[in-house]
Amino acid sequence: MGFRFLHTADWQLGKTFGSFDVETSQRLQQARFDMIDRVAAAARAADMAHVLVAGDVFDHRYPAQTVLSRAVDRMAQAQDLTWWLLPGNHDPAGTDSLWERLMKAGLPDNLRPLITPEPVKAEEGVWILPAPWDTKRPGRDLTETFQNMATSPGLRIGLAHGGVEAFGSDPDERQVIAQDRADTADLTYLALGDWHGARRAGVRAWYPGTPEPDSFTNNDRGKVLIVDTDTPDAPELVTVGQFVWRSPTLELEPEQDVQEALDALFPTAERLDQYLVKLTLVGQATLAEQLALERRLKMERARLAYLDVDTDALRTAADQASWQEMLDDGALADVAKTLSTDAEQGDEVAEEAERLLAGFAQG
Ligand SMILES: [Mn+2]
Repeated sequence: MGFRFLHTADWQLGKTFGSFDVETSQRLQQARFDMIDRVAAAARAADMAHVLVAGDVFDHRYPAQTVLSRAVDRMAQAQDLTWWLLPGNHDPAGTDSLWERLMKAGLPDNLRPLITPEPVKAEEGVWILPAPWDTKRPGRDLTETFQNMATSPGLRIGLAHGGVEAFGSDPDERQVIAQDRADTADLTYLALGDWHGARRAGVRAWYPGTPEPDSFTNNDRGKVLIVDTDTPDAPELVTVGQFVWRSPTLELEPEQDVQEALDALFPTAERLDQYLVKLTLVGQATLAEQLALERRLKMERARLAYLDVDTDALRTAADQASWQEMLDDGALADVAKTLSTDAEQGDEVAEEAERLLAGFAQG
């Protein structure tokens, strides 16, 4: 067994989730702080002493003091762990940065911001090589410095943030990280951040993704990586995320069992108050089925943290029985009566509408 540590990134503490209602956005914000406890628990369960956070610890360059204080308190509480914190593009280092504020206020010994690109000894024979962002747009591959970073013999663990060659979201190609950096800079492992899903990013290089999911995009979110330097290309993925974000599409056909289809989407045994669901309905359903669907979704909405239903692509299927039922004793009976009275008084539009309504009712 080699040196083992927990690799995480993209916490984005203080993210506000403004597109949700106030209660939901507050719950999501709170979940990101609670996540620190869950990361600590995952580290302890794997019997490790070091947590490496590969950038974007904070969502914003100038977070509110409450955000900074809460983050520090949560990490300080886990006294058995050392938290190595790298500035990323959301929270770059530099003059007047949040990192300066934190250090000026005084940090507990187990919190270690890595604001300069210099190797730091984590343990005897274990070096962390950081590539902190010191501006929003460095315009170069910050991991290049690893190649000239001398350390005494031992393990060299790179800690960096940004997109890599071949994929990533950085539009500035000059600052994209070389996929073979672990080879060219003689790294045991390259701990990366920026990509929000967990995935391999090159030679002995991985993204853990964000440990608390933050969008409906379906990639591997809510994980941390347990890394063993003996097997750097096969870290263990451990789930720590609290909220579940789903964006299912349900294709409907007339006369199918809609309730059964929904049972699968909203299982009874799950804690659905931690689910955010964006449901897209496509296909065809009769009016009666749509009403039943609406009633059911109203119930489910009460169980969920959030439900959005998109029915733009759902067509209404002709269904004689349900029209007749509504004409007999439903809301349409009143409409039919009014149309009929108006038509008798010579209203041509009402007469035409009455004719159409009768046509629907007769199929
Ligand atoms: Mn980033």
